[in-house]
Parts: sequence; C-alpha cells; structure tokens
Amino acid sequence: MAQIITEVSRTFNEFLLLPNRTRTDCSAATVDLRTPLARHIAGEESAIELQSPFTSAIMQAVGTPDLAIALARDGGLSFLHHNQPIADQAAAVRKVKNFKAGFVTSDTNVRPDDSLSVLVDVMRHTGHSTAAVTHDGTATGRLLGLVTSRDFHPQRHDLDGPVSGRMTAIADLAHAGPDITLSEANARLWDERLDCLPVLDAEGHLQHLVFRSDYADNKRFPNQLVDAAKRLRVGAGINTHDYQERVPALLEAGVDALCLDSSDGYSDWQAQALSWVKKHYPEVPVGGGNVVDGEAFTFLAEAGADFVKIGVGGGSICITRDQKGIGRGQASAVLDVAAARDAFRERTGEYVPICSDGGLVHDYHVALALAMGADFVMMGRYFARFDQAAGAKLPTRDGFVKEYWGEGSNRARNWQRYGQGGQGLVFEEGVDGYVPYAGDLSEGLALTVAKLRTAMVSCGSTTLAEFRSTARLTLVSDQSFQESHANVTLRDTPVTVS
Ligand code: RVP
Repeated sequence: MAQIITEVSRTFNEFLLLPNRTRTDCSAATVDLRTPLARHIAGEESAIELQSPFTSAIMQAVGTPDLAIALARDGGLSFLHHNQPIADQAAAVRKVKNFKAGFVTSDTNVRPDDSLSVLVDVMRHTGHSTAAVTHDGTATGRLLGLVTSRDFHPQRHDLDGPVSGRMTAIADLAHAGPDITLSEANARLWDERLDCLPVLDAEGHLQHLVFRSDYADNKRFPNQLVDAAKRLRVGAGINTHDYQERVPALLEAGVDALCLDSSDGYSDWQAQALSWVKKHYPEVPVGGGNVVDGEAFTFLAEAGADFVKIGVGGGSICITRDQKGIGRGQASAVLDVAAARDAFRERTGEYVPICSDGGLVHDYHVALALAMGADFVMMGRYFARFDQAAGAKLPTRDGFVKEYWGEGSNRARNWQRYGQGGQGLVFEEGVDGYVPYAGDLSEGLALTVAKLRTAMVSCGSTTLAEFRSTARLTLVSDQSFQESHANVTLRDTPVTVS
C-alpha cells in the first residue's frame, strides 16, 4: 500500500519569523552573508564561499554572461544554462571569466571610411558616445582612432563625409599595452586628463577601453566573488545526457562549479553522472538535484554531490504539479532536506550545502528559506526582471515588463531537464509569460540584501549559520496572514510637502 506522509506540505507564506534578542553588537553592518557552496569537512571552509547567498536559475530567460558578471560582482553566482550547444555555453563561460572590471569590450565600432551618418546610427543603437575606429569595424580590429559625439555636429558637418575626417588618429591618442592594471589605467586617466584609454595588444589590435566615467562604478563592488586569479566566478548547468562531452569543454573554458539540472534529481542517471564527474574531475564542485526530501538528498550526497538543490513544482513558471501531480511545498521540502543534511554531517563529518530553488515570491521568503536551513537560494523570476537577464523588455499600458519563460515550456523545450522519454517534450511543464521590469540587478539586489540583513538582526544573528540554528518560526493562520498586510485605504497620490 502507498505510504501517506501525514505532515502537510507547506510553503513559505505559511510561516513567519519570531524576533530573537538582538545584542548591541548585532547590526545590519555586522551581518556576514558568506555561505559555503560546496561539500567540505564540517567546521572548515568550503573551497568556494559565496559572498552573498544568491544564485541565478539555470534558465535561458535568466542566465546570460552579463547577468553572471553582475551577480558575481555582488558576491553571488550564476549557473549558465545548458540548453544550448556545448561550444556556445563554453563561450558564455569564457566571456565571464575574461571580464576585467573596468576593462570594457568596445560595443560602438566603425570603419574609417564609414560615413558620419553610420556612426550616428551606431551611437543611437548602443547609447554610447565614444566609438572605436578599427580597420575592420570590429571590437578587436587594428585601432586607427577614436571618435566621440563631441567631435562632430550633425548640423555643422557633412554626415556623408567619412568618420576618418573627424576622428582623433591613433598617433595622437594616449593608449596602453595589454599588461596594464586597472589601477595603473585609472592613474593615467586622471594624470593625463583622459576620458578614455584604449588598451592594445602588441600588434595594435584593440582589446579594451577604460573609461573615466566607470571609475566610481568599480569602487561599488567590495564583495565580488572571484577566483585565485581575481577573475569573477561562474557556474554552469549540465544534464545527464551529454555530460561526458560538455563537462571537459566547460572546464577548459574555466568554469568554477557545475550543477546537474533536472526537474527530478532522485535518479540513477544523476548518480551515474555525479560519480563520473567526481571520478574524472574531483576538484570541481558539482551539485545535484532537484529533490524534495531527505531520502533523495542522502542518495545524491552519497553519490558524490557537492551541494544539493531543493524544489519540485514550486517555480513561478512551473506547472509540473498540475501536469504530473509531483512536488512538495517548498518550506516542507527545505525543512526535511536540512534535517537530512545535518544528519549526514553527524554521520560522515562532511557538510553538503543545500540550495532552496524556486518559489521565492517575496524578498522575505529568502530570509525564511535561509532560516529553515538552506545555505543559499536560487531564483529565476527574481533575476529575470533585471536589465541583465535574457528576456526582451517590452512596454505595456502599466509600465515595462520582461519576458520570462520556463525551461519546460514549448519556447525553451529543454527536454534534457524533463524525463518524458525521447528527445523532445511530450507535454509542457512550464509556461511562457512576463514579469515586471525591475531595472539594474545591482540596485534591486541591494534592496533585497538590506531586508535580509535587517531580518537577521531582528533574529539576533550576524551569520547565516547562527541564523539557521537559532531562528524561531511560527505557522500563520489565514486570519493572521491578513494581518500582515496594510489595513488602510492607500493613497493614490503622494503627499507633497511644501
Ligand atoms: P522561480 O524563481 O520561482 O521563477 O523558479 C525558478 C526555478 O523553477 C528554476 O530554478 C527551476 O528549478 C524551476 N523551473 C525552471 N523552468 C521550469 C519549468 O518550466 N517548469 N521550472
């Protein structure tokens, strides 16, 4: 007879945190959000410690190199999606690893004989006012000069004339060689009163531009997640079908961590893939999942998973529960897996971090997931709203939205993630929709982090480990849930103070 688990399957909305005593040395500024990514001896440090407990979902609509760069600069980690050819995913990894803060790949490029009207079009398209003039009009061509919007005026100059007529030629331009560091470049920008310093290789090909206007920007990210060579870290999703070809290519590209991506990770295929990766590449952290209970966690931990992802059916775009009747409320899943993680640590002396993936609707859900035992969270909808995500930004009557679609939707057709038999989706397990546009990732994440820090302060914790072990949670009734919201008529128009 089937086993009935009598405990109700619960989700984050059903819980609240109780405040604990806050001591005088506990403040938002003293909260430390570092958290382990990968398996380690209990009591020691993980080989990779996230500076902030956020990872972005392994999804086409989310994981672009730009988003990975932005998130790593804020201390978190992105996993670039695997629903693309191996060479493309490896190129995306390379793009993140090659990113040098302050060293920009020029996106506004023209040839010397292009007309000024072509230049105006390119500048309008990119929104930038400095263009590189290269022999072939590419970002890495031989640099012949720079031209800025201050070098010509559409009414004063013949827009049919060549760009070369208005550019500052390379002979008159300050430029630097490939070994220059960011602080040396910044010193030259100020000492020589430059707006822009081109960095060239030995043959005179353009590598990067360094802008004075980015100087302050580079000071904004004190918590970047970087490797020993100070390059930003990036992860990649893999699947149980082509991992023997995909993993070597991703490692060759410099990937820092891998994660098997499956809607149901409690399978022999996943155990086989984990043990293959651990046998051939023991140094690289590889995560498994997704699971919703302690039994499945233990199975993957014993198969070699360095971290385990939790969540089936709770994602904002996910209809797996509707379609197959499979899943579990995310709060119950996290609590159950956290208990299994702690039991595994007691038994083996090894700590295998866990990640709460999907279904985080409000900022405070992040605090709840971490209090319930997650070491870090993964989010799709949240990150899909930002400029850096892949979806198009579209205007609507009520403001801008961004496209966001599930990996199990007909748009993504990620059959490797959903074991439906064969190479294709038989039915959809995800939807294709929109989320409200939320601007720049860094600004949005700063707000979420501020709320997390203050929630931890209310609970008297300065570290995530302390938060997990001392948090007190209460169930909420429907009535007390109503009480959580504002209970006055809201003003439509802001009050003006004269
Ligand atoms: P959310 O953050 O609620 O948008 O959920 C994102 C998570 O949902 C992903 O990390 C993944 O685990 C899951 N997902 C992705 N696609 C689909 C689907 O199409 N059903 N589900």
